Parts: sequence; structure tokens; C-alpha cells
Amino acid sequence: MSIKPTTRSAPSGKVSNTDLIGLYREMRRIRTFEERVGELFVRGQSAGSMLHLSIGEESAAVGVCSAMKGGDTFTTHHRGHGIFLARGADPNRMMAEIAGKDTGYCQGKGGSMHIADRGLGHLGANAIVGGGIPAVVGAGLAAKRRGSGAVSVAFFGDGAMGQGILYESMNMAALWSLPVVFVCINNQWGMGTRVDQATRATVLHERALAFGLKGDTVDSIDVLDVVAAAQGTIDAARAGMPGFLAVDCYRFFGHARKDKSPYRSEEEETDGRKKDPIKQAHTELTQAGHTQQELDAIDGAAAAEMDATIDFAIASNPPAQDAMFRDVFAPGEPEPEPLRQRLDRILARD
Ligand SMILES: Cc1ncc(C[n+]2csc(CCOP(=O)(O)OP(=O)(O)O)c2C)c(N)n1
Repeated sequence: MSIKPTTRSAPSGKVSNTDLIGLYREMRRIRTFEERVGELFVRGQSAGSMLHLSIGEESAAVGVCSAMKGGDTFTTHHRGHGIFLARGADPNRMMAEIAGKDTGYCQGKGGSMHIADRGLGHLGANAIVGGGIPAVVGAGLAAKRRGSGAVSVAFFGDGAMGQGILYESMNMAALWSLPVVFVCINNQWGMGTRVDQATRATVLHERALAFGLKGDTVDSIDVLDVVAAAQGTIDAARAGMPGFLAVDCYRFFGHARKDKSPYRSEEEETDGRKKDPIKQAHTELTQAGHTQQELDAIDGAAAAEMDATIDFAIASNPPAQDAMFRDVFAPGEPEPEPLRQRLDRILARD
């Protein structure tokens, strides 16, 4: 498959070059964080081996999230580190969660694929393809009934286009005019299956049109284009017209940290990695007069910030044994029996 060179679409006029510096910084922070997650894995310090990096997808996370507001909620798929960072997550707490430590967002019990934090509107990452999608319909319904003005956004990959729950969710969102947005990060691959091996209908947003949603596709190469497309979709949803946005990008590396993607040719990967939103923003900023020194300083600050996340995670403790059943039951339920006591009681029965 050849990845088409991307042409820049019409500028939105909404985002200035000053904003592009901020967007560049956020994309760089995400890429550097993901590189450090890779290092954590190589050091044998990550909890579990399934780490899905979003390198190459940074403009989808930063572009869409910059169009969201405080109070908006969201769910992510298994490749969601960048999205949560773009919504303001503390990278130390994220790295600690990925390392399975008690200073992590879920006290180390969620790991990479189940990070959640209601304070920042993160209703949960989900390892089941399409699993996080229906929750935003519930959140959208709640926002509408309360009149809170909040929008709820589901982030998922092209693989979720084969899940029935997406279509039930889009139908309900359209029927009830909910403030909901479906964002498909189309990185061209679902594990070892290319999108055109999974469906003939590869213009993914057209399916949303059939349900009565607003639908659009944007190329990820230019983060300003993603911001503009996301702003339009999110503004419409806030006004009662739910929408679907496909962000066309390329998964730079394997499906998970262990996957060397033997199912893709070297030529395809080289071609695909040309769709690099960070390089693109760097070029545009340089053309606009920002100096190499200024951009190096941004990169250096991201490196220092993300280096520190590894030290923080490694220095933190694993969760206490008794924490295993904590936060598992609904608030108000009696505190579960401590694990040690429970094990002793079970063993004493034999
Ligand atoms: C219901 C379900 N089926 C299969 C899997 C195994 N699985 C995990 S990730 C994945 C591919 C997902 O691809 P996509 O949605 O495009 O996201 P990407 O990994 O490309 O970000 C599959 C099939 C799963 N987790 N859940």
C-alpha cells in the first residue's frame, strides 16, 4: 500500500502560528513520553507486556483535545496515552500507572490499557475494541439532561469500525441529538489487518452520515487542520448535532511494543512515517521564523520532563496487597475483607 503524500487543506483561520508552538510542544511531549514508555518496557519495569504506543498519531490527540473544554468527558481505546496527556494528565502519574505503582492514576491496578480519572473527564481507557464507545452516549445523555453544556468524545481505532456497538451508539446519539463525538484514529492497521483488508467501505465517516450524524475525515499531517476539523465537529455536537471525525494517520511501529510488524513492507513503513505531524509542525514553525534554538529548547524540556517520569515510576511502590479489592465495589459498600485474611480463611478450609 502506498501512503499518499499529504497536501495541506485550506487553513481554518481559527488557529494562529502562536498556537502552533503550543501544539508542537504538546505533540513533542507525547512522543517523548511514548519513547520513555518503550524504555520502561526494555528495562523490564512495565506492568504487563502489552504497551501500545501512539507514535505518529500525536496530531489526532492534540488536535482533537485542543478543541475540547474543561468539563468535557472522553473514553479511549488501548492506544490512549497521548490522548490523556493532551487532556492534561500528569505524566508522572501516568508512567507510574504503566509501571503498576501505587502513585499511578489507578494506584497501579489499571495499567496502560485501563487508565481513568474522572477529575480530568477520563471515563476510562478500554482494552476491548469498541468497548469505550457506548459510555460516551451515557455521558452525553447525562450532560444533556443536566444542561451542563459538556461534550463527550469517544476515541477509537479503525478496527472498531467492525464492532456493532459503534453503530448502536451512533444511532442513539443521532436519535436523541446528544452532545457526543466519535473520533476514529485511522492508523491504517488493526493489528496485522490493513483497513482495506477489513472493509470495502474505506471512507469511514460516510457510515456516520447514514445514521444522521455530521461526518468528516481529516489528514493528520497538519495539526492545524485537525484542530479546525475537530473544532467544527465538537462545536456542532455541543449545539446538539453529534458527529464523527476520522483522522487519517499511520501507526509508525508495531501494534504493541513486542510486534515487529512482519506483515508490512519496509517500503510501506518508510512511506507511512513521512506522515509525521511533528516534523511538519517543525517545518512550518521554522518557515514562520522560529529559530532552531527555540525549538530545541522545547524538545529539551520535553526530554527532561519525561526522563523524570521513569525515575518517579521506579522509585514508587507497588500497591499494597490489601489494595487489591479497594475501588472495585460501589461507594458505600462494606470494605472487603483484607486479602491476607481472605486467603488464610480459604486455605484453612482444606
Ligand atoms: C473485541 C475485541 N476483539 C479483538 C481484540 C484484540 N485486539 C486488540 S487491539 C486490536 C486491533 C485494534 O485495531 P484498531 O481498533 O484499529 O486500533 P489500533 O490498535 O490500530 O490503534 C485487536 C483486534 C480485542 N481487544 N477486543
